[in-house]
Amino acid sequence: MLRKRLTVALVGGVMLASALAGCGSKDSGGDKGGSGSGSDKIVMGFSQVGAESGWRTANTKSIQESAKEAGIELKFNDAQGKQENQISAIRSFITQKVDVIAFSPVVTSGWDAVLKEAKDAGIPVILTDRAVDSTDTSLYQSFIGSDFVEEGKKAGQWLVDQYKGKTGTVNIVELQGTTGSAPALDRQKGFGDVIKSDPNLKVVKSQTGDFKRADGKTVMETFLQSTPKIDVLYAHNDDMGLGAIEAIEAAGKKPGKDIKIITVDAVKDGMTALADGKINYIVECSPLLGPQLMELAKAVKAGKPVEKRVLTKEGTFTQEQAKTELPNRKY
Ligand code: GZL
Repeated sequence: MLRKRLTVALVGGVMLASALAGCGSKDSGGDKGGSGSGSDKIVMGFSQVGAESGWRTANTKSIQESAKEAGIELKFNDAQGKQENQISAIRSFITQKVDVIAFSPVVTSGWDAVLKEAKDAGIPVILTDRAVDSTDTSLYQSFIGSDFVEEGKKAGQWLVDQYKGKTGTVNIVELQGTTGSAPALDRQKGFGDVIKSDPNLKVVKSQTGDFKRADGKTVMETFLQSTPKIDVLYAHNDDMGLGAIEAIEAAGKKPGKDIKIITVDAVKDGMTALADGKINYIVECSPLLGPQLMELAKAVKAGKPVEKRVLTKEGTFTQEQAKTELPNRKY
């Protein structure tokens, strides 16, 4: 399947003009600028998950560069993978009276209280990259990011197609992303739902590698020691897959041949391993969310209705496609 161009498909959602009124109006006092400066410049507080992977590095770059291009003042915080740091950062942004808060929630739950504080302060919130499990969707104006269940399904479907018509049990080991994060939960769900169609495909081991290369390597070492026959590795991101490749080669096996490998992201290092035959298939997950985030922030600040869900569409890559695509990769 040809790689689909990355496009932002605005998925139908609820128009949110009325929700802005529900935020308690920060502008009721005629206050123009977020920092109370009275200027028209938008001030955005952004809480980033951390710097755990190549994807995250590219995502941070996209946010920072896009803010500059959009003339938006960015207050950026790196939470180092800790939810408590993100909650503190959001509270600090509220105190600073920023115009808009955006963040990528490291895990799905535990956000309602701080999001309510932002709403009561009249500061709109935009979710990027990862979702929250809040049932009160008035707590945020929009969520821009990938469909992680769909990414897991694409990974599973490739595997089902590879083994169609073959006999014998296929032992799969899985490196999960950060425990409790939307991409880890959803990529596991999508993959599992699809491979159910072939009873020979069995996930025999599944453990978190926290989206980190080093952790992917150490967990794969334990899989290799405890599992006599591993046919396939499904890693929730390239970085863990690349760490696992080091462990597989140290064990004297050929990644991509003795053990087929499927990963998600399609960052340059992953695409290089794919082109070199060490990974067999990559499902793309774009980190380039900055431009759309800044457009959303401007619309929200102007009180314009925005889509509740902005979906980034992505493609997939085989080894052959990686060879031609690699020179075009921006990250
Ligand atoms: C997905 C993003 C994930 C990436 C990982 O949108 O949240 O986090 O797949 C990153 O590489 O660490």
